[in-house]
Amino acid sequence: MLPLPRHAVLGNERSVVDLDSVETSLHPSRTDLGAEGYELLIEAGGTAIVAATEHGLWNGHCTLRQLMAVDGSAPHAHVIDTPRFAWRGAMLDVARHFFTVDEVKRFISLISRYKLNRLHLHLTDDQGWRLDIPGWPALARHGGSTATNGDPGGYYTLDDWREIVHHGERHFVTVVPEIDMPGHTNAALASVSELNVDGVCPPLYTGKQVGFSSLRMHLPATERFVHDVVRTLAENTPGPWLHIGGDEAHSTDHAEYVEFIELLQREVAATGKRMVAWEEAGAAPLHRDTVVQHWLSTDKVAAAPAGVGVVLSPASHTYLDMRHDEDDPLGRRWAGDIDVDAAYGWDPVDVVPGLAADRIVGVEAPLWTEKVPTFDAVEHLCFPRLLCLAEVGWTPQPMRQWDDFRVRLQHETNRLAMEGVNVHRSKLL
Ligand code: IFG
Repeated sequence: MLPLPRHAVLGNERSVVDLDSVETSLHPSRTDLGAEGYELLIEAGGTAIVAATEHGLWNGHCTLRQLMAVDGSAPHAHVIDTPRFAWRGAMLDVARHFFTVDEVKRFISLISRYKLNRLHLHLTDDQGWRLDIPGWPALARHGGSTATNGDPGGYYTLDDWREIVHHGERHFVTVVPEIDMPGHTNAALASVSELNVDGVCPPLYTGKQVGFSSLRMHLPATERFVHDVVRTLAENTPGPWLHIGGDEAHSTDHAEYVEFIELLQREVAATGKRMVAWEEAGAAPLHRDTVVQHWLSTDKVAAAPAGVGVVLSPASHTYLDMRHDEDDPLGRRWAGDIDVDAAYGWDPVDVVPGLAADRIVGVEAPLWTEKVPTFDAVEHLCFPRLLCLAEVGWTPQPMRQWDDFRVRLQHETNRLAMEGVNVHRSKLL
């Protein structure tokens, strides 16, 4: 079983499980199980799953499916399980390279098997704008027309977007859309002349540099643009969070950056959603229900205002665009090689010195796609390393042992390979 349940007793007896006759029952009174926990019982007389929520029942089914062998049998078992952290996510960068609705839905289906419950979609960047915004047609049609290296572009219509988020809902994966601002905005600047100081659109960008683009606070069109973009996202996203980026705004002066984050904070709050931003946004005053995402600088995230929650994505353990090892033909190197041991071997409470454990809302592994042109490459870089992240986010630290996890990871990697997933075969497994 992966992630490892908090409490599991497996018997030697086995019984065939008929998935259509599993007895599932919702008991809101089982507050011990919380929002996602479950109790699973497999006996000769039948199988039962109890939870306080539908999400808990889903998680119980995920565990049951993992216990079942190809002949449909499963060991007699008693499992009581709840997650360590609430936010257990993956990020897919669909801006540097575009991935279709079906590919995103496949990604959601795969990550949900391991009880990951957030999909952060990085929708816009210098190389691409991937979501149609009514009233600003050029953003997606022009800004989404290409990709890194001049590879094929693409974008999601609002119907596509709804298809993605509803697939997420059916798999208990909350989709968190990101429109990266004020930096990482060349695709928008190349599409809307009024967003540029000189009123002239720069060319579309297909390179791999970062930090050279910025929206401008004081241009008349900027506030209307931000308002329309945030509102479109909010109206079409059932989840409670909107990610507004905020990273690497190297071409935005500090005062203007802070002003911009405050504008975004106001616009997101006005929609009733909660704001998520990369750690740099901690330089600005933030509402207490905002979440900042750590990726590189522990100082920046430690500086975030008191009460603000933190999602941990330490690049050295979670940046899935890094290669596994020196023989890996795919992947970057700037954050170091990340094989399955490094993806697994970290405790979230150790990442940011001085950060109170109760401010950690969870963990997330981003896949940036400057060098990831195909979904096969996505699978190679994400599986099985995302399964390591899943256990970091779910299983209590005292129960985590590499030697035990390694065996379970090997088993799951083989299962994914048998199902046609382009898994990476780590030398460590
Ligand atoms: N950092 C940039 C990403 C991407 C990444 C590649 C963040 C928050 C380097 N920002 O990580 O856009 O270029 O590894």
